[in-house]
Amino acid sequence: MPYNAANYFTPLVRSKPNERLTELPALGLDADAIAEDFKHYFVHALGRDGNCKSTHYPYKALAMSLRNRLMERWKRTQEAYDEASCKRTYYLSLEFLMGRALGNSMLNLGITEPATHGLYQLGLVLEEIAECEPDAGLGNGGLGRLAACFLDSCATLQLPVKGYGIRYAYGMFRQEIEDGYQLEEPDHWLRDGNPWEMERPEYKQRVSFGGHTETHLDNQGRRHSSWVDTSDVLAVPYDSPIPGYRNGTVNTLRLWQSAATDEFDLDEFNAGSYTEAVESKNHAENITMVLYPNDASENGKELRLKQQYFLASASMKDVMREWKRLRGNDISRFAERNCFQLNDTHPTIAVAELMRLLLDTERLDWEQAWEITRNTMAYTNHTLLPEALERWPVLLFERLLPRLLEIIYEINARHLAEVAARWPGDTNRQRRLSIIEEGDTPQVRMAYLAIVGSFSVNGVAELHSRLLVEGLFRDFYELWPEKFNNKTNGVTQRRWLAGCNPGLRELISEAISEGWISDLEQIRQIEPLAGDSAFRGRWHQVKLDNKRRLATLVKQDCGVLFNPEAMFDVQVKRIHEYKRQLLNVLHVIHLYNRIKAGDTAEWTPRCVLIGGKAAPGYAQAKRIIKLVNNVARVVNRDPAIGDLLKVAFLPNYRVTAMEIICPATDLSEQISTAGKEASGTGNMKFMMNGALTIGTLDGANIEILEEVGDDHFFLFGLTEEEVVALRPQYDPDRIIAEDSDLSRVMELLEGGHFSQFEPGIFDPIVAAIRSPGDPWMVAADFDSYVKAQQAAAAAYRDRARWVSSSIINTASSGKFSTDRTMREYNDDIWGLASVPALEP
Ligand code: 26Q
Repeated sequence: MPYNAANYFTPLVRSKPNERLTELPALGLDADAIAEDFKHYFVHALGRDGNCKSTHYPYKALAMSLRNRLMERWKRTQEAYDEASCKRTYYLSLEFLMGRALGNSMLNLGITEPATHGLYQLGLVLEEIAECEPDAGLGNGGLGRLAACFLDSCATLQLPVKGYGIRYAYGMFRQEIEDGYQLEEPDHWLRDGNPWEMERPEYKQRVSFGGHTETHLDNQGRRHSSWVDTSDVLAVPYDSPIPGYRNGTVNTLRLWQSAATDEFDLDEFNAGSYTEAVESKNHAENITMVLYPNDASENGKELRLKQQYFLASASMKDVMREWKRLRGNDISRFAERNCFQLNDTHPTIAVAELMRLLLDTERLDWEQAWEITRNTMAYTNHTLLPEALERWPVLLFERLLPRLLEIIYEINARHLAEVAARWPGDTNRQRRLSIIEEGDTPQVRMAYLAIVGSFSVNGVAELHSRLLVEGLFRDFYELWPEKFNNKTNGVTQRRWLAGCNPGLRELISEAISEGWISDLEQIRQIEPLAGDSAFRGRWHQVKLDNKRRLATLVKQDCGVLFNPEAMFDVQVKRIHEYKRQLLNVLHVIHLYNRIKAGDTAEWTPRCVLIGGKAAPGYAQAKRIIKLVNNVARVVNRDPAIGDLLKVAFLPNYRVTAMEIICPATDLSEQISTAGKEASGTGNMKFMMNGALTIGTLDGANIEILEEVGDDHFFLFGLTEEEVVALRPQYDPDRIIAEDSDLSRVMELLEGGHFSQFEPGIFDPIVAAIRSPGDPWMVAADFDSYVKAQQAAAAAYRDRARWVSSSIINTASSGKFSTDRTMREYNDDIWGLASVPALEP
């Protein structure tokens, strides 16, 4: 265990903070000061010398030097929040996909250049050192990365927002490809320690499971419940600093780790059951062992529900403790000063947990507790897929969280009474609106609990928010129209342009100065430069350099040679049928057919890159990965194809890979079946970095198209309404028969051309495409997709036109900053004041 002062100090009992203990001179931000500090850590703290060959220790020493500089700002930010006595928001999320922290800390502290120089003077190369840092991969994909971008923007806007999550010992699995198949390897990201986090054992909380409930009357004759005979675990917080962009603010991400209570084993221990005692310790520690690697809910897994309650309970109690520290025991005005934003339904049990604390611990009556809870919670939905809506069996709840189930029943009874009063006799409506789904195995519908228990419900793009109130949540919309709103997603331009694309950052800043880094709307100012051929030349050169860098990675990780002059056509995201990587592959096979048939007049050489992880239990998604790899092998080995077409599957797609990929992409593939992708955020990263999008009218693509204009976007495919209308008479066999290109593609697939020594492995893929019930309607959009791809290829051959479109895409990306998204959350939902950190 790393040394941690907090473990060894007993708390000092004082009437006021001891300032003599904590007043320190500010640390310098120049190259010399950083280099001095670096040496101090390298030699004195880590005990290394000039013979040290590994880059790990230099990384650690640099991280420690930066951490000190963050620490003083962190303390002043928290003091400013306390002094302002301001309202705060807590972002509750089972996932925070942070990636690396080093480059981002330097960028936001404004010391990238001095740190680079300081290390250079010591004979060290920053880029090499930075490569040592493992990704903090505590998330699956979009939802987890969105949480990370939100934190960056809140710190930059100086909003008092704290992230609460879980410190998984194992994050998202590492993906290896063997013989074309995905293998999952554990991601032990904490093995070499984590210099960015601070353990805070003094703020540990106790979380209960199991047991049963009892009711009793108090001396005023009021009925109370208590939850007894529980098995408890400890939640130990680890804090990481979240620096704002050059503004002195440092916010907090607090991640909880589970641990056994001290008395965990006493009974069994004393009874001589040593191993059983240690086993129960194991059970406690298992809760935060591993991130569930599926991005659509895995229903009914007990440990997952435990994770959710563990996060919710520890966080609620933590906020209560802070309330009492700052404001004493009167909890009645709690809602005026606190807001919880629920990142999807995963932390929704927080609704019932807050009720439990207010009722059973604070002894409020139901009406008052409910008023507070309902004015405190806000829920964000991230999916329309019905299979991804969380439901938990009532029986599991009863065993694991009996008191919470009682509370949910009571919430539901009162909710249904309200429905009955509004629509007397409409029992069907009551059944539809019930938080409890009746049936053979009754279930708790978490989304309904979230809606009933919150004052705000939002979707993540305009289309998605509209479809929510027209479909999935229609009945609730009729009941409470004022709760529903849209907050279109974004990404932080600090990491996703300034940090990952230094070439473009310099070019843009030289033209319009650096204001865009904290105000992305300013990037519109580069639009006129699309008409400036010298500027276009430099823009093209930056893209080319970035493509060389990506080509090196592809060579290294896939053994495939990408020519940087070719069009880089990229689809990276989780592998899922609705995202239609399969449609992309069908197009690749079609291009292969054209080359083999000699149909190559006016050809645009193309390098197709596909990457992403499949949930370990999602067989069809894994088969699609295998298909991509098999098609790549056939195409890349065929001398007749040469440089006209290359295909690669990039293993282990993650935040750090995207930082190399998006600056190098020409064409961004956003090709989900309309109505299925809630928003997408990769689409925004690509656009910001000057890629053109080929995409459907889905999620935020629609808003991207609106911003950039249809001259600079390759639109194809059915609309959401057309998808719905076509469904009853969808006939893929006919579509295939009537499309000679698609027929030839299917012939190769069905004839085993890509599975020569593995007969039949792609049969389920063929069957899915040919099924009239294909939910993703791959065949329906094929022809339109091929035509859009042709338009893209033609556009790429006209370099002036392409580069100009590329510039216009970046120039039009202002809306897609999470700074804008966070302003909207704050204006419409949170109502926080911006609070600057105290002056040094
Ligand atoms: C739930 C229960 C049990 C196990 C796993 C899960 C689970 C985990 C992760 C369910 C869903 C997720 C992740 C969903 C997700 O990433 N959704 C994406 O969110 C992005 C940010 O809003 C959107 O841009 C994407 O469109 C959406 O797919």
